[in-house]
Amino acid sequence: MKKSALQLARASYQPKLPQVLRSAVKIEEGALTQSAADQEAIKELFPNTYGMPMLKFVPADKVESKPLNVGVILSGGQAPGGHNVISGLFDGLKMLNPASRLYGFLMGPDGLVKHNYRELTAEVVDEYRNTGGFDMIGSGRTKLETKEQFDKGLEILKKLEINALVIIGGDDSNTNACVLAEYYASINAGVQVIGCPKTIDGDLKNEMIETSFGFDTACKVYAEVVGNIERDCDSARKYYHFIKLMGRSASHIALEVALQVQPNICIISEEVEAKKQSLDEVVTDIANVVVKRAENGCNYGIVLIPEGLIEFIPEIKSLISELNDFLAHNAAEFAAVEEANQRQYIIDHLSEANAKVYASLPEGVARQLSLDRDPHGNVQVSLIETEKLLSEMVGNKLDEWKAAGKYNGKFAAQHHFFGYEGRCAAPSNYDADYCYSLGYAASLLIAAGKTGYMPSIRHTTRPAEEWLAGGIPVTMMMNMERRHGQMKPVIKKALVELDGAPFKAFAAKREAWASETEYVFPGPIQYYGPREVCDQPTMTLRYELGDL
Ligand code: FBP
Repeated sequence: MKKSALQLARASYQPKLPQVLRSAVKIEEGALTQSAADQEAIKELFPNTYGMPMLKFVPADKVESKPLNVGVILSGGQAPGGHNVISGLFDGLKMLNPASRLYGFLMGPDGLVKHNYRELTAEVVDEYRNTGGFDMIGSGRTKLETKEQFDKGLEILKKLEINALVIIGGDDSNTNACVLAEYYASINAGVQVIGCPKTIDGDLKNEMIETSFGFDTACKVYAEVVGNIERDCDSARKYYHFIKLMGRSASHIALEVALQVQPNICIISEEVEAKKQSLDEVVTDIANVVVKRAENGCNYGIVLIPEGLIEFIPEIKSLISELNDFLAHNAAEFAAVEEANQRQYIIDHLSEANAKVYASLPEGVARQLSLDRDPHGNVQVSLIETEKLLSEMVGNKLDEWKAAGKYNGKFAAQHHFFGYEGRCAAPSNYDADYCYSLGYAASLLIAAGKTGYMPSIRHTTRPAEEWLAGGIPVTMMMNMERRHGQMKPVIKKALVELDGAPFKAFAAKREAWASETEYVFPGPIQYYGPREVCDQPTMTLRYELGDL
């Protein structure tokens, strides 16, 4: 396959490991752990893997291991650095014993259940070092959660004489990895399970897991393009750009990009929810900024919108929930209504409050809400074009204000949605190093016979040599949550904290960014050059670790 000049150069980049992992290590056990909440319930569900100690790698004289056979799975959405987790794991296993072997299960957890795999030899792994994407073995969203799946998986793990399985995924996949670890321990299957924190969304983090991999690179890609749009915007001075950014429920990506590019407006879903804002209030806030800027002669600007916003607006949540129920029970009758009358039909059948909200929505969005449903009959919220919804409603409000003599500017909008553009970028140096270290640490946890753990690499805003490495029990991150009507043990999702340093830093500046034009242009990810240009972690992390 033809390779670009950067690909060729990047193939020989040697990711930086923490100093402690550059020679032989042993494990030092720390304090015993507890789950994040609901300790009794979680302890009962995980009798074999609950309460295990934190682990820290410390220097040792030498390290020896029998040959290890290990399987690896990439689960869920792509995130830059996945291939480096695998190459770190591969190099760690070969360092431990050159006769060790690594197998990749294909297209996500499905590969384990359906016994689709390939051996990852040096030749395969070398092709993918420091590259973006998950194409080495593919990924998928099958959930590993039933005993039948676990038993089916065990058949192939036994056949390949696999000692340990590494599951690289987000909060759900790591929750399931932990359930699998517990199950295999309970039946003495002889297979360890290790998780690994992946997701561009940045919502899998806690005291011991500083960040999920991929967040750094994806945010840098989005910040580059948003910065470019800012410059275009400031050159033409005729458009408002409404930019939606991926990230599922959490607004970490939008917040990080905002910190990097200083837009005029960035909405944070968690704040909208905390303030119980209505859609009209969100729209009014944006329109007020447009009016203020127009008074200063600026009929242009940048508005960032997190992907999950709509779910955080209480009145929309309530509308969606009633719509889901109503359409599930009246599907046939609704389908028989002529298209032109469907909107009115819904308005006539909803409760008064929800009918009012539905009627206030622009035609296109109202249609999306009544049509696009997933196989469970729910609205596919991520498909709703929030950027268009907001700009249209802001436009309508400004028209009203103009008629009332309250506004005298011009308003023209452009729309963008950035998500897939960043998920497979070549990992930044930060992600390349962090991921390689995670994979390498995973191999050491396996050699130490650990199960139900995740590698933990910390102090990552410092130079890589100073990073700390260890392991954290996955049960430590769990609490009980209602899922599909039942209480389940799950890893607690990290949303943006309104009393956290990154949000506070943003909140302190946003008024100035709204009325002035203080855009910052981060430019493309740099892989070579001075450290402050190439190895800089996200601002979120630097604020969180007290570095800024
Ligand atoms: P993960 O949680 O699996 O890492 O997914 C990240 C993500 O990119 C979200 O930001 C986005 O909402 C979703 O995946 C899109 O899913 P899909 O790839 O199935 O379109």
